[in-house]
Amino acid sequence: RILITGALGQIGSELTTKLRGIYGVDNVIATDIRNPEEETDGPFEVLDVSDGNKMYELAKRHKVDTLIHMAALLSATAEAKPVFAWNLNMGGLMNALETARELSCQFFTPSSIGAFGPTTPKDNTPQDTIQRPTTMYGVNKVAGELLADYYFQKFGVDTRGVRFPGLISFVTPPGGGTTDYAVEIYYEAVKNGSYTSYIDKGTYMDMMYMPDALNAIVDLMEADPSRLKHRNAFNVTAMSFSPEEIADEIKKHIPSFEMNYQVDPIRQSIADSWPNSIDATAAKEEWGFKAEYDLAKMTADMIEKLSLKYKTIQK
Ligand code: VAH
Repeated sequence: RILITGALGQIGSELTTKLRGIYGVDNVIATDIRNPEEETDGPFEVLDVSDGNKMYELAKRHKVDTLIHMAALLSATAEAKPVFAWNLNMGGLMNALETARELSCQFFTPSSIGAFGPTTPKDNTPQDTIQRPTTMYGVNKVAGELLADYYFQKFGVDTRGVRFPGLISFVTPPGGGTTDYAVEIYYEAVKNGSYTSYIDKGTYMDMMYMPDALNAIVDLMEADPSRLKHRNAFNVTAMSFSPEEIADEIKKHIPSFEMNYQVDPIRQSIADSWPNSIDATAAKEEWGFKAEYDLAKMTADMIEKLSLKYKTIQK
């Protein structure tokens, strides 16, 4: 049985569906801080990850053997509320690791390219390199990577994780991230033919389409542990692009699309502190990571799916 925290979030919502398709609906317990708006097709429990006792009780009651911890505040929100972010991100993670330890669960939680900082090599960022992030989110992610490694080394908990790039999807919009511009742009392009980017031209960040992110989680969790030299912070990425490059790709489908810029200094400074592109060789070598979607293929799929969702005729 699998328990997912943050199951109503950008990754959690699609991960729940995917895991239910693989392992069976009743074997995936979705949890989040509030009830879902619409009917869900499987077991759901309200869980605030700050409540360690309730997390343990739910996991024990449902006889859970795998814990996937997705509940966290993303970079921009964390920068706006750093103390709350520390308490929720680190308190929630500690509760999840303790639950996994006490119930001998396999464990997954994501790190992020946000775990790197301005002194990290920016191009083809290595798997093992300096990590001095300058955001609260980045501090949380580095601490999280170290904590998950500690639970593996000290208590033998089978912890695994990846450093996700910006993730793009059309099912559940992200909330409070820095890379979210690359999701919003598709919605705005389809709905009203223009987008004002809060990230400046020439700002490169790693990105990946959600189907590749979900496959990466399943592939890592099912990987032969004897092959894993790394554990909780595999660099994974599919592409790296700037706002003008994604705009140009959208224009191939919506020629009249108009891109404007109104830079948000806070999220721009977060983006500037992150790598331009990271190296995913370790993930490829240790558990066969591969991404199927590049910018062209992702853009075609996003525009097709969002056009159906908003029933607009592609111009
Ligand atoms: C964010 N989407 O922008 C998240 C992610 C690498 C980016 O961590 O905060």
